[in-house]
Amino acid sequence: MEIVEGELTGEGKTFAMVAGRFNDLITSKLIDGAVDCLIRHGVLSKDISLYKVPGAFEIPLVAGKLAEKDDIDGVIALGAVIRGSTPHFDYVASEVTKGIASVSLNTGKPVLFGVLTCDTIEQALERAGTKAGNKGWDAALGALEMVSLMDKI
Ligand code: INI
Repeated sequence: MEIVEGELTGEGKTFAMVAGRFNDLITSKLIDGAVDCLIRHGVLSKDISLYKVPGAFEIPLVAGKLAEKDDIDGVIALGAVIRGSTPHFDYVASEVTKGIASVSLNTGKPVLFGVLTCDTIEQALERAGTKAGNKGWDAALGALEMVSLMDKI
């Protein structure tokens, strides 16, 4: 049986991050986590770019444009959608989730989902570098693995 897996190494690879400015207290920590992960796995700082958008709703459009570029190997989407007391949450969370999935499938490029969808700001903080780890770091690790796996197919 042939088992094919991606390596967790990013030497010579290029990554673009797309991050929402909405809930910047959280998303800035997700960005820090993603960059830390990429650098610690051999990606050069010059090969990492960051595109900021107003909120999570805008992430798929920019992620799609970036995924179409030949000089970008993987895209990491970072955002924080927090329920609070508005029904806006459900629309934004649903659109960003569907949008990122379709961008990845339509472009054939890994577009990793590092968008938190939480009920409270406390839950989001827990996932942005405190007791539940850093989901930006996790998304970057997934991007490294997927870029490597795509190379092997
Ligand atoms: N954008 C977020 O990234 N997180 C949220 O929690 C959020 N909420 O709850 O409203 C949010 N809204 C803004 C949205 O992403 C768009 O930027 C805005 O609607 C303009 O299109």
